[in-house]
Amino acid sequence: MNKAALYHRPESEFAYLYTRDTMQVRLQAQKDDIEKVELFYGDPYLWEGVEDPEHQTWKSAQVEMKKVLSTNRSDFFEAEITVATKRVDYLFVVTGLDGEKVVYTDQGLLDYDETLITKKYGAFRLPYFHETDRFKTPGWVKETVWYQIFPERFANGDTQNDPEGTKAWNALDVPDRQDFYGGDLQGVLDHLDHLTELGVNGIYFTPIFQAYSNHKYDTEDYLAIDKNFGDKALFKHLVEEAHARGIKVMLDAVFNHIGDTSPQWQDVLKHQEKSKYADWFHVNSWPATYTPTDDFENAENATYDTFAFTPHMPKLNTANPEVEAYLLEIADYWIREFDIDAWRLDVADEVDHTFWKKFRATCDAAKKDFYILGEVWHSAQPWLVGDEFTAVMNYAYTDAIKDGLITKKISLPQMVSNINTQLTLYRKQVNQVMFNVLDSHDTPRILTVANENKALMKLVETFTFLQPGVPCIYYGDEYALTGGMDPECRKCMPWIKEEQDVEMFEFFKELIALRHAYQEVLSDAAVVWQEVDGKKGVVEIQRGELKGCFNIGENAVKFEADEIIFSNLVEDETILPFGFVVYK
Ligand code: ARE
Ligand code: CA
Repeated sequence: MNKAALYHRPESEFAYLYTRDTMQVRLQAQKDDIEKVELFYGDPYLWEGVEDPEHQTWKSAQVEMKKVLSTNRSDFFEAEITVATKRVDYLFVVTGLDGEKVVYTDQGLLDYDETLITKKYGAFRLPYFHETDRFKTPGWVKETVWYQIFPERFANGDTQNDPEGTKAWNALDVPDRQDFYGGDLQGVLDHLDHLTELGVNGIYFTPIFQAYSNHKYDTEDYLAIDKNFGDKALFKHLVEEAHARGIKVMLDAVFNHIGDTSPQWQDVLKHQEKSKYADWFHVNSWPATYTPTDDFENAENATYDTFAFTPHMPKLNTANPEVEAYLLEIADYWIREFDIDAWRLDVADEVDHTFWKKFRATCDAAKKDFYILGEVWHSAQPWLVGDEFTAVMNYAYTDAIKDGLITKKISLPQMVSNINTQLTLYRKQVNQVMFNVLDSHDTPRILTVANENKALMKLVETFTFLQPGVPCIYYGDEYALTGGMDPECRKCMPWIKEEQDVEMFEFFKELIALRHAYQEVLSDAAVVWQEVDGKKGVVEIQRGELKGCFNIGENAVKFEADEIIFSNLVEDETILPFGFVVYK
């Protein structure tokens, strides 16, 4: 047995409270190396037997752990336990396929000896099940199918607020970086029924506060709705109308940096180090300046920190108490005054943890069951301990799906390994509310990634919708919009009937309905890779009573369970029309 591969860590995604009184325990081991893992657990203070402590034995229960997830190097065993007195000592007895038997404890590995159990030698400990410390997620998030709106391009509902040089609305246009098409909040309000018909029940808005650009990530005034999008009264009405339809609203908090047209940065440019905002930024040497290049987004040798190399986005010093107070007031304001349900945090991984912990406390004080979604493109354990974010935009997870099923950058076994690796990074309740995106305003559209193969897009969407985590549809994907890297992925939404792919719309409608119907079961998934006869890979997904398989070798998707069969059968490379049949 490869003893060095055994790994466990208490009070982490390896041992944590899942519900008020059940604890999830995980053990990592080398793949295909272990015969069985037994978990012995019990109250640290409960002994039994004769009076003489010397001869007492620890009163423990035991359970055989189940292998639930595998990557290409590790197997993960899990068990769910509970202890009436809400405190637990535990240790693992691991038997290798080679028959070797060891006891894995808080103080390391020992050769098996029964007294190690009866005397609970060096047991791991979860000292007390504190509900207040438990990682909690808002109940409503699991039931949400999100829809991402880039307001400038969703719908132009009011031409009175169109900016100078607004172009005619045209879904066939490939927009340029500086283009304006006049999209606004009135346009969203006018099309809420489109969202209701689709079946989505959460909107993620990219920024809507006053800013210079068409994307608004260069904030000028965090406390004003952009004048080309509308005003506060309209936004308040929009939230009320969304809520009336059971649709939650998430805004985009751009706190890593501010726009260079903001009064704070303008004051720095004017008064330099004399400015009262000098310490609101990371100016490395004065004067705060940069050398322009022919690329508006990229400057050379800026003397101050920015987002990427964009001189128009000076980085905020969130460790400055004044900046902290300013931003926390903004976070609170939009919750208390407009009743939003969630914040998406832009460039979340580049802002300090101290600030995010206060941000989380501010949001929790302002509204119960608030969802905090960090934009983190890589592993995000440091932000997902329970006192910062609720979840992250799960690009790492859905990239695995795209790369396994579409771009073929990775093999199918690798895809499943990558998917499962992601699932083992976090607590189960976090996996259930991770934000699964196949595309967004920052990536090429999924149909373009799939070389306009609509059936393949549907396969990938289906696979994604059947995973744990909440799916998000990027506006226009329901009408089969195409588009490469930004700004090409930000075309105008097609509102002319002839430009709308109604068949794709119907597909998404059905897929969303499937997701809502099976959300309970789908939240608790594990993707198990099974090689069959080497020819074609079957990715088998087991979920409670829903058991299905992806026969990827022929690109077929077939789920069978007592209630549902849905298949996307293929001949050769063409994939038959997507559809599924529900059996009573
Ligand atoms: C412009 C250009 C882009 C260029 C970018 C950086 O259009 O092609 O990549 O500059 O030089 C907003 C606008 C963008 C604009 C940007 C700067 O929407 O159009 O991009 O401002 O003016 C990384 C960050 C991630 C960030 C992306 C863009 O980790 O936080 O880059 N995403 C957020 C928003 C963006 C927004 C900003 C940040 C700035 O969602 O819309 O951009 O507020 C890999 C890496 C990721 C990287 C990702 C995308 O996967 O792992 O770290 O994300 O690629 O590039
Ligand atoms: Ca407009």
